[in-house]
This record gives sequence, structure tokens and C-alpha cells, in this order.
Amino acid sequence: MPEANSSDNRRGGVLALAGGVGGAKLAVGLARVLPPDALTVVVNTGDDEIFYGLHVSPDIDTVTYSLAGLANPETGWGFAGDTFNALGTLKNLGADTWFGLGDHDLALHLRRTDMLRSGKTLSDVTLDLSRRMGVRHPVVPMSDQPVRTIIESDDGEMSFQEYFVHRRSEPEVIGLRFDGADSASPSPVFKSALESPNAIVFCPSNPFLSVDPIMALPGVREMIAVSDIPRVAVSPIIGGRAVKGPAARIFQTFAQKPPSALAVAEHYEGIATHFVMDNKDESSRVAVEALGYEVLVTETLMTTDAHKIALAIEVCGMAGVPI
Ligand code: FO1
Repeated sequence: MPEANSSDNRRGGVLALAGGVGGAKLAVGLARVLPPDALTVVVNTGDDEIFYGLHVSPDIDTVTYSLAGLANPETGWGFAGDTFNALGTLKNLGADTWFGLGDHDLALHLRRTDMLRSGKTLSDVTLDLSRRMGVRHPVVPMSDQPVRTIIESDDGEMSFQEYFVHRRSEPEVIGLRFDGADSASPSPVFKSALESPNAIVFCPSNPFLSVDPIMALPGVREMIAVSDIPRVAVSPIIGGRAVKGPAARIFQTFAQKPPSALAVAEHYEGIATHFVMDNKDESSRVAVEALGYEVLVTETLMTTDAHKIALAIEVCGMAGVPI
């Protein structure tokens, strides 16, 4: 496997693909060890939805708030210490308020929606707002066109937020599709980052729900699969369990097996070249290596900034990316 070369100035640094909370944690670590021109974080927008008339981009916000040091440490999403006065008023005024937008969060969504309505792209708006929050590394939506993750369930079709937040992942998932992906294109910064990265990192986000929407954009899977650089997948499954979210049932449905680091490695087969899994999953090392991966077994649970940085250093080391 060719190693990234620090003197290869034509290369564009690390391209990290992320969903929400798990992806945001590794993005924080990577941003602490890499300069802004050596990291691009491309974020899933399949979970985006209109709430209260406002454009909500949950994964972009989770990544941005996390990089800005503003994320709610208990939930991983939303603003730390946010209040919910406006939501209470909305409820009193008859709105269905199952999707919890705090007061600070609402201000961000008002601003984003206003900027989008004035004709700016989601890329422009994300860059502008993230800079204003003090984020120095580029946070980039996967696409500027709408792509929506639709859950096909035993109780009908629904948006991801309807399934995950409103219905608490209770409906039985029987299918998944990414509406709009075929006719969308990767956002301009994503497209140029794809052309010559030093390494690609699949952050520990749900492979089916958070990374697959990114891979579903025309040309993305193919470009990644044929690239000759290290492509590191970090398992979001630790000891057979998802750190957060509905991964267990989703794995059962789509991989036809319970969640495991090995199932994640199988999912990224032919796409990733390197695989990072937790010490708790050490027993699967040989099976993952047999799939052709270079494997790193380490501590992957990121409960502190020190963990995030340590994992980022290991990921960069494995990919030969100088820090
Ligand atoms: N998740 C919840 O479980 N309940 C909520 O009310 C909720 C509100 C919310 C508001 C803004 C935001 O950026 C994220 C929010 N999330 C909420 C998280 C979000 O639904 C998921 O974590 C992601 O879409 C999955 O990656």
C-alpha cells in the first residue's frame, strides 16, 4: 500500500467522511492533530429535514458544534446548555414539537434557512456559519442538492428523523433508500477533495445510515474504490454493540447478521484498505485481516478529547499521514 508523502504538495490532505455523533468525535481528534488545509470533513445530509419551516442539517450541526466545542456533551448533538423556551411557545401555539430544537439551535436554523432562501448553497452557508462559530477546518455537506434517507418499514415509509426521533427506531426496517442521490452531485469542495487526498477516513458512523448516503452520490464509490491511497475505516461497533443509535437492528436487516466489527469490515470490503477496531473485538482480527485489510486493534471509545486525539493520531499513523 503506497504511503502518503509529506512532500507531495499536490495531495489534498485527509478526507474524512462522517455522520453524526461518532463521526464528529473522530473529526474533533483529526482537527486537533491536522492543520485546516490538511483535513476536509464531508458530512452526510441524508438526515436533513424541514422542521418548523426551517432547514435542519443534524449531522452538519453535530460536526460543526463539536469542532467549535459547543456541542451538548450529554447528547452529542445540539448546543451545550441550550434552553427550549421557543419550542415551548411553539407547542403552546399548536406545533407538533417532537423534534427538539433549542433556542440557540433555532437561531442557527433561522439564519441557515434565510441564507438558503437568499440563494446561497448549503456548502456556502455551512462554511460561513462554521467559520463564525470558530471552526477553522472545512466542514462540507456531501451535496448541495437534497438527498433524503427514506426508511422503508413494516409501518410504511418515513424520513430518517421520523423513524429515529419520533418513532424511536421502533418500526421494523425492511429497506432503505436515498431519494435524490442519483441526480445529486458531490458538493464542489467534496469533489475536489476526492481528486487527490492523502488518505480517506471513514469515521465511526453508521455505515448504512450515515456513510452509504455519501457513497450513493454518482461517482463517489467508484472514485474511492480505485484510488491508490490508504483508506481507513474505523468501526462504530464496539464489542458487538453500537455506541449510539439504531445500528443493531439496521445491521440485522441489511447485513443479515448481528452488529460486529467483522460485519463493518465486510461492508467496507473493496472500498477501505485499512481497518481500525476496538480491543474488545480483538478476536475478529484474523477474520478481518483475511478480508485483505491492514488492521489496527486499539481503544476506539472516545469519551474524552484525549481519546479523540489519541485515535486520530493512530489513524493518521496507520495511513502514513504526517501530523
Ligand atoms: N435526536 C433526538 O433523539 N431527539 C431530538 O429531539 C433531536 C433533535 C435534534 C436537533 C438538532 C440536531 O442537529 C440534531 C437533533 N437530534 C435529535 C439528533 C439527530 O436526530 C440524530 O442524531 C442524527 O440525525 C443521526 O446522525
